[in-house]
Amino acid sequence: MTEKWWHDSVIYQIYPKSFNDSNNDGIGDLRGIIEKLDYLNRLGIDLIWLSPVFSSPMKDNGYDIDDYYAIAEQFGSMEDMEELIAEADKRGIGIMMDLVINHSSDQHRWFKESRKSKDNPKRDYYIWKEPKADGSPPTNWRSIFGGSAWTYDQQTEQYYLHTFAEEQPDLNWENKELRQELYQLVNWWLDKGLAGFRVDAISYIKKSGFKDQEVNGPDGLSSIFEASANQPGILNLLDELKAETFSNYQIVTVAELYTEDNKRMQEFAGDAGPFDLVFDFRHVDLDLSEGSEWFKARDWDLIELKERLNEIQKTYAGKRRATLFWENHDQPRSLNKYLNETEINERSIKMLAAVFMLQRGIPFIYQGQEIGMSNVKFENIDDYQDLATHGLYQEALKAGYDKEEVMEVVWRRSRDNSRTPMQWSDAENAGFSEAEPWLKLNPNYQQINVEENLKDDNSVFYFYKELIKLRKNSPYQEIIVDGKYQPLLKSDPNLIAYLREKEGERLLLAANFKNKEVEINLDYQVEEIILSNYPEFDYRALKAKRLDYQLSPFETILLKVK
Ligand code: ISL
Ligand code: CA
Repeated sequence: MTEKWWHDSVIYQIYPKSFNDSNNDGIGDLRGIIEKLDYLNRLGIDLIWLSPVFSSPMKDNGYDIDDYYAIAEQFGSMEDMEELIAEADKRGIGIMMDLVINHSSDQHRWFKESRKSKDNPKRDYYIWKEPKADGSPPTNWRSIFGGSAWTYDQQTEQYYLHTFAEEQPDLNWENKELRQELYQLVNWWLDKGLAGFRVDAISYIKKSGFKDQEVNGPDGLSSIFEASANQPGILNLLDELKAETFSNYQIVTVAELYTEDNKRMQEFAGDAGPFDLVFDFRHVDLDLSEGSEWFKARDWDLIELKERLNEIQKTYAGKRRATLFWENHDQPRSLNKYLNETEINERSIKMLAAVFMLQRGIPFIYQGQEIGMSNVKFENIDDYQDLATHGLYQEALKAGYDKEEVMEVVWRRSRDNSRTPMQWSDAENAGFSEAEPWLKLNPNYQQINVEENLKDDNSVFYFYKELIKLRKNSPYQEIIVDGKYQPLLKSDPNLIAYLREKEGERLLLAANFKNKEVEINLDYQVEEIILSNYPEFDYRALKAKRLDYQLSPFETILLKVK
């Protein structure tokens, strides 16, 4: 039916440190993942996107790699990794790794060499510049985690560039030898039988100008985004990457790409672009303010959320495919973002699940999302482990926010919200580990956990399973995977509705986003009720010439219509 083996795939993201701890040191690991493959198989997913497990000093939980050819000790060994690939394969599950090649760790041997002297053969693997005349950094760029994007190195009296933390120096993609080293490691991993890669922070590999930009914050700096994201010429580098690596394998690639430019997105994704898929963040970042206001929550409403979702569908229509997701390891939990705290319940959680899973594209489920895990509120900033959270905390204090206000920001946006250990049961440490976990648990694990979900036929878990089954193994799979997407009720402030259509067959998704009854009136004849989050309800009333119906709070239905 579809051209590519992965077109109907459902992908599950694992953040290894927080998934399952097999040796009780408080840190999740590869053997822990192997132990849970049957669970994932039961859910019905096809692919696992594994956040980085390469050797790393773990300043950014593995997004700082010091050896691309080794596994981080705390996660296990190369044998464990090979076993994970093999055991997953036995269950029909492929493994995608996380390719972090915009930067390395400052502990990588390349960087250790590079910083030794200006004429070191590896000097040019990274980006070094002279200070300004007054000794200050070469430009006023702000790193993404806060503070200057330049760090001064005594040894050679120059600054090196880091888009992220200072322990994550940017690799210099202008250097041909470096690029060859990168391609070599990519191919080395692909030869191990990976199903693909998620490619980290790839928008930043091309820098240009090295000039001061307009200041956009109280710190007197300018976001590095303008200066080094998606710069002209980046496509040449990415096309080369693809030609030298990805294109020689039957794999799927998905790039993390920050841009608001539809054209750019289209250039990056699809057969002609360097990647099969890209993550588009418009819908998940709609609560973020830009520039100097970035601490403030941005107001949004359902109409805007729909606009953004519809834009995304439009951008990747036809030959391309969208990535469908509400969550990942950098985002807070979706329930807390899209629902009011008092409105989070089994029905509203299922509503969110259906809305994204039934769009056209490749769904990504982030660990714990399938059981309804939610944000945490640690009272003490020291209970947060994420370096970006601490960066944000410091910046916000400097900008004049008081501690209480800053904690509100942290509770709403900290990346640790989604990194609390996976809640397997109500046992001690949520069944994640027998030791104290590296990051505190969400105390709600007593109620919200895998074991409870598996016991209850009406749980969030089984709803996700049902949604996956509809895509994988049902009479509607072709429409859901491939059918055209047509938004309905665009200006309705309460409802999300869309049509999916293929070869004259049509499905209609209608979801009540509000905690009240809402009327839906549409000129479609209902032929069948395929899915609902009110399973006990009597739907006979729906089988009429028109869809005139009162949706209960958060009620969500998938219908076959004429
Ligand atoms: O650029 C951004 C917003 O404009 C950032 O959100 C940025 O692209 C994002 O933080 C990149 O994230 C990825 O790379 C980081 C790592 O900490 C994240 O976990 C990873 O997803 C550095 O490797
Ligand atoms: Ca462990």
